[in-house]
Amino acid sequence: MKLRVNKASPFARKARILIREIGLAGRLEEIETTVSPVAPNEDLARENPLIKIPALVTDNGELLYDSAVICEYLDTLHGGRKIFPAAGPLRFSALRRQALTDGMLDAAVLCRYETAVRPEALRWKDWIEGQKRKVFGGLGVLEAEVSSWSSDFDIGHIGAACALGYLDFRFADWEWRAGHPRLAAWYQGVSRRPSVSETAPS
Ligand SMILES: N[C@@H](CCC(=O)N[C@@H](CS)C(=O)NCC(=O)O)C(=O)O
Repeated sequence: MKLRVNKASPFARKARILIREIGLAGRLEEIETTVSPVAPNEDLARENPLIKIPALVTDNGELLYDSAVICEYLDTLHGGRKIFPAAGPLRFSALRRQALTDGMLDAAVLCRYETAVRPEALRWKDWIEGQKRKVFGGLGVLEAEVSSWSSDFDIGHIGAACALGYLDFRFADWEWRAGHPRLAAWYQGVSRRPSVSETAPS
């Protein structure tokens, strides 16, 4: 299998963490891939028409995207503890948390493109503030529920670790820890997991 990633991408990091959690690292090759919304990568476009990472080519040659689908597929390939709970309330709270943290990341990545890619004269402060509001809305929900999280590390928790890591990486000046002490403590703990520390963004 071939997984297109890059070390700065929080969405690719979801898959990279999961792969390490389930012991699948030996079965796939991580291919460092450059992406930009204004300079389409044609190799990647042949594997994912949305031209985004992560993108997976399976052993059968099937093309899979996006991160949620790739992660769920990879989780079917091993017999150990599942990262996607099989059924019931645990499954839906994990999936809901994955949706929340993916949405936070979508908003944060758009802010990143707005400040790093869009020419300064075309930037729109209100639009950035609108995206930032979504990120902080998500942080508020995570802070309110983190005390009730189990010690299992499911796909929702992986999403949360990737979102918080991305905020530290690209938006340290947003100071997300202020007002979110329980989430900050949780993140400090999960950052010690090898899967998380080995995939820290760079
Ligand atoms: N919904 C997608 C989002 C993936 C995504 O936005 N990836 C970014 C890198 S972090 C990307 O490839 N951006 C390139 C672009 O927007 O053209 C997923 O969950 O995989």
